[in-house]
Amino acid sequence: MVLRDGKLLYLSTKKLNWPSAVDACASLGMELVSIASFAEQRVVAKLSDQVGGNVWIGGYNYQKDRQWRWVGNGEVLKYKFWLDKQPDNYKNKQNCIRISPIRGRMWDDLECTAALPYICEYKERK
Ligand SMILES: [Ca+2]
Repeated sequence: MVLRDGKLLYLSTKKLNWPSAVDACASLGMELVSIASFAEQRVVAKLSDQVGGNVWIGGYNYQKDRQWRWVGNGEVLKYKFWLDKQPDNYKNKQNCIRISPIRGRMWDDLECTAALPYICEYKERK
């Protein structure tokens, strides 16, 4: 599946925790997916439908400044597609972003140790 800006996406149905998903994407020469527009959100959401949502994407905030960033380029998120009442940082333990299993496939923060399928992206470097 290819996005308009040349990103190639790969859905892995293997369930890994978030840091392991980051490593697994890297081992493919890819990155855990980032989402930079509503168009990209729609494509990633649709891809995640194949496993009922509930997949890791590349957002995290466990570093000192607690800002939500993309793991690929370290940039602070410009667009956020949170589910209603998220992020809630439940039990003060939720520092990684998943696509929610709830219809609509918006985002939820979740414990990074949870094992979920994940979506990698390949970006051509200019
Ligand atoms: Ca949450």
